[in-house]
Amino acid sequence: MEITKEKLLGFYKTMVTIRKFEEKACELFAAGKLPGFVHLYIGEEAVATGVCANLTDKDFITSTHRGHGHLIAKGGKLDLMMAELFGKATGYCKGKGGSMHIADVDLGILGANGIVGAGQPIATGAAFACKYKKSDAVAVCFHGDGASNRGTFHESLNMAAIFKLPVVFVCENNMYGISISQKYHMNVSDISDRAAAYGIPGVTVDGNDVVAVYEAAAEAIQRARKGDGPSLIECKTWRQKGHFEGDPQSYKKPEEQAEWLQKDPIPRLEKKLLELKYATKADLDKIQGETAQKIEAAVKFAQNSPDPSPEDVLTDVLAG
Ligand SMILES: Cc1ncc(C[n+]2csc(CCOP(=O)(O)OP(=O)(O)O)c2C)c(N)n1
Repeated sequence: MEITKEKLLGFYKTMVTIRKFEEKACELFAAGKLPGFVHLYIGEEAVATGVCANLTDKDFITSTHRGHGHLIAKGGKLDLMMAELFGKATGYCKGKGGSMHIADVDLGILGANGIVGAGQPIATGAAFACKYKKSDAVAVCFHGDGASNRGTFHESLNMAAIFKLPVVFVCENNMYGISISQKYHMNVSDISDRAAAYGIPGVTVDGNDVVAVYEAAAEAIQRARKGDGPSLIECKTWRQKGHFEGDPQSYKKPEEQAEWLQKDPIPRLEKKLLELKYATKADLDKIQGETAQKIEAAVKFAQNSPDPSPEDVLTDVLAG
């Protein structure tokens, strides 16, 4: 598959936007400016970027508690996202959702979700709707290694397989579920092996190589669009930060962290862009600078936005 200069530079811009958004969220959270919890995606940018580069606004994604990267890669608006992190009335959920519950249905973003494994049945349902309406749209479910131990994963893969639904399950195997290593929480080393149990294709790719992710996702998404049913893609990657902001990460071995930092997806892509002469160092610096300005503008928008009014506390909420 030919990966053009424009495409590679597009990947770079998206990955840098995710990284800078996350670094800013980290800084703001540490300064006590963001209420609630923040789970960062730093190190995993190539997954959301490579997958979403194959999607349009009419396709759907479901996300996780670590969702900022998925939202940005699918076109989520930085100012509305940042305002939501600040709990402001201008945020995506009018400040009621916070980091873990951002959605933009017009862009096919069916929501970040604090319940592990909750996105799988939602994506399966969205794919069912696509098939029922005879549209060629697809649904992509981002989920973690931990989430692939949940019943929702197995139910969803089974149902998607028997109904040949246009859904792609993207497992972001960042090697840990909170503090528990994948080696301890499951008996298979490649999560993609689980696809065989449902009679669907399963593939493992280097999740820190945006081109490898893009190509694997292109194949699975095309297959889904053609009516050939679901696939499982496992992207092996690494969460550079703690499970949540404030996690001391004492469970991670320093040598493991050092080894994975060498495989950081952003410097890897920079190296490729420079080697191919698709960009100069100055071009990359310019992208970094412009992105930083966009993030600053989003922060300003959020900081200058009003807080939700007390009388709105019961609007847009459902009670069971
Ligand atoms: C149903 C459910 N069980 C437990 C939790 C607590 N919990 C939050 S995140 C998490 C680990 C998720 O790991 P993984 O799916 O690998 O995603 P990652 O954090 O690595 O991105 C757990 C157990 C939860 N939120 N929901």
